[in-house]
Amino acid sequence: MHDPASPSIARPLHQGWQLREVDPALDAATLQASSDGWIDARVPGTVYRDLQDAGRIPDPFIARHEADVQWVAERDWLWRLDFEVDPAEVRRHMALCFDGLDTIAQVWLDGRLIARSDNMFVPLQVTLDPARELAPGPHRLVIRCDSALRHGRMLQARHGVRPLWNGDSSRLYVRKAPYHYGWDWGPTLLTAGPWKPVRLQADDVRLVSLHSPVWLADDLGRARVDVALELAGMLDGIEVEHRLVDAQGREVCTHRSPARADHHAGLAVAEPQLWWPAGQGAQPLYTLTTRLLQGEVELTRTQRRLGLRRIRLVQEPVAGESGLSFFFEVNGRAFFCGGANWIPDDLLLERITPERYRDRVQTAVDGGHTMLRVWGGGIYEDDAFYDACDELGVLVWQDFLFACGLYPAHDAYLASVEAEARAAITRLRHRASLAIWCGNNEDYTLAESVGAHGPGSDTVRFEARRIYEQLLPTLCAQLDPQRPYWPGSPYTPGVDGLQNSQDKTAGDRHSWEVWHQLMLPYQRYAEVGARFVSEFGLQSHPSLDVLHAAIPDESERRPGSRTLQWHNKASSVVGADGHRRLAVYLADNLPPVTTLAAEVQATQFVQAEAMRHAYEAFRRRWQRPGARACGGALVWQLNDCWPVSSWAIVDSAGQRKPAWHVIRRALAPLACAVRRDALDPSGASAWVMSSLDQPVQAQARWTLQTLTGETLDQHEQIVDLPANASTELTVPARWRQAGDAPLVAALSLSAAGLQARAFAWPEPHRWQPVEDPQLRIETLDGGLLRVTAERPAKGVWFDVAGAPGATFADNFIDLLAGESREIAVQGPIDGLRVVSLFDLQARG
Ligand code: BMA
Repeated sequence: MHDPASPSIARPLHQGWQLREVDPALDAATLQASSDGWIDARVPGTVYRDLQDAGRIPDPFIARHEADVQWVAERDWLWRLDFEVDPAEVRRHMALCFDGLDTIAQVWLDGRLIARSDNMFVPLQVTLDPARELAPGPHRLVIRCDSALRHGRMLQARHGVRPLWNGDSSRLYVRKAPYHYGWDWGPTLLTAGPWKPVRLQADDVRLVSLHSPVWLADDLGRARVDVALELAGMLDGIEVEHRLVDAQGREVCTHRSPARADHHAGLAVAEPQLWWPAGQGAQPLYTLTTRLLQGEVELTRTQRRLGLRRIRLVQEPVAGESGLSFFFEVNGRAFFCGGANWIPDDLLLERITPERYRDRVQTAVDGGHTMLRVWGGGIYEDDAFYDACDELGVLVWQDFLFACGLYPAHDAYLASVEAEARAAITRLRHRASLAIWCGNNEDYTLAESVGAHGPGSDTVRFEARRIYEQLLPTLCAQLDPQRPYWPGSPYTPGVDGLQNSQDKTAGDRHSWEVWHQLMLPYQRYAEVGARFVSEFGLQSHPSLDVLHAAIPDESERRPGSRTLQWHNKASSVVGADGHRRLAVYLADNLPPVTTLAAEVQATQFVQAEAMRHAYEAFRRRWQRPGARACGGALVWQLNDCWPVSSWAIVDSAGQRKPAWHVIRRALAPLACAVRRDALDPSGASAWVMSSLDQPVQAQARWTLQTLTGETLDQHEQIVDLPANASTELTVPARWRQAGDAPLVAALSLSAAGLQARAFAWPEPHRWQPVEDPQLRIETLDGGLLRVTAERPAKGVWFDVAGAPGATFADNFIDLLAGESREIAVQGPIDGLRVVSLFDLQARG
């Protein structure tokens, strides 16, 4: 009879680490035993933060210091920890666990090499002999991370240079976050180090893996959680207990049975509380607690939260059009999927707290987003990100980590990718929020651009199709069969080799004709719609506060300065071109500006207007059942990872830009749009977008005013709005007759207790100076501001200098002459600033 099992131990090894640069002249043993050159190190952490804390490098986010720290990426680095194993910690199975080593790593224990790793996303568990290798007493753990840059270049020299966009081409050979190599919105900081937890793991009985797919009856009236465990160790006398409780903490089901290596249990849920995306219902999460017990002694436990829902990707014919739809359905309910692309929220990932993740996801939900696409050039995100998405109802489009490259596919590489994908799928597959797996970001588009994909192409060079069309779908089908897999973004299904990722009639599309490619005026976004627009965007500066913090030299705080340009990483074949493209969109729409404050306002104004045109045009094509011509729109990008001019709608300080408010309005349950501009080919038109479950009758008010505020026409009308559809309205004849006269046309709607408003102004704005709207701002009780306009006001923007915390329930609003709006505001409003288009024209 063997000794009774003892409870498992998972002890973090995070205190007492030191870091030094590798001296290539010293052998490993001498180096590891050396006494000089060491600085304190954070674990989890990365080299830049430790060097910064030690005053060895400046903050790479400030000024142009990024250029001063590039030497770090060329060097190799060593982490060292002395720790003790307590006799009470000894178990039959002992291991050192490294959840993430960035990236080309070797690990030594007591001077002996115990592990190598070359994939930042593959957790490492090193099993060690409790008696010989991890016996009670002192031990020395050393991690060496070699320069990923040099390593990648070595592989590139062996296998050849491959085409890509963004970053050093050697990045294609290294399984490291691609954006670390620099991107068109991010600095080049090739981090290195134990970026995820390190721990001592001791078990007598081990819970190796847990899978808990949810089955839902067709009528959604019954559910079952099918738990599958893999156990290891001495299982005699051991029992497994599963306990499922609902979101209110009520016990739903408990199941206890003798432990077996291959364990299964079905946990029935009689009346399932369904999980819904934000805005469509609640997000009840059930908690599954699994424990290994010996008698009543708990040896180990694991806990996760599950949402009961069915997600479907619907590709069906679209009435009157060729191709197939591309939209999501949750629990049998189809919906227009408005949202954004998510990039890693920092370069130094260990700085991102669970609170910050939640705040960013909350900002997405408050902005009407139902989906975030975790983009393929970043990381498989932290659990805190998915926790927030599960809790707040944000669906996740999860890319595998390939972006903008013609990736290799030799055997060693495929093996590493397989281990990485297995780790990611098994970690994330229980997530309620996870809607779809996607093979890569823009690799088909890049392959097309170099003639390696598409009609008449030499597809031999596009070996990575083995990854996107064989390896990953096979793994997803095996490990997570309930969830859709999409080979890439963008990707269009079709005859093999003839696909064209720019197709508008099927699959998803990145509509970059505005900003990139043709630099189309944003007023023509309707021309580049598609079945699901998974990327599009326009740049703007971050808030003035963010720029001032990043540009300490006051003489550089001006439009066109070198440091301002340094914080715009957009580039193309001509090199840095973000400032050039920004200038084009400013020149197209607004009068010239001379101050940095005005340029911030102007770029954010143009970005907001662009997003209005985009979302209104894309959601208009949601249309009705059987004719779902556009199923969603995900703006590039939600967030920033450092202080930068980029496509983000929320800057690196978390400050919401005008575009965030415009998108919130365009994705609201009730929204409307009007067009009256000669530039917009649809001429005078108006439409309403409703995601309400029921048809409603809306009260519509049409108003036509001069820029001086004279009302030329105003009338009311009742309009019938079908449920969950977009509806074309007939614009008043008076509007058509006005042609392109410089008038303000407005439509306001109210239905089901909701309000929606839409305006059309003479465009481009630079052609038609607006009057001073003579805004009157009153501070009312209860955190309310009232703003009244004497004359029509365009793009009224409230913000509070130095207080990114102040949030306005609505912002970047338009007002008719004589109109008042009351805006709820949270946070301090001392130093409130209110500007509008007039200020740009008058004081630009
Ligand atoms: C697309 C994205 C990103 C890029 C963005 C803006 O290519 O996939 O790679 O940052 O456009 O250029």
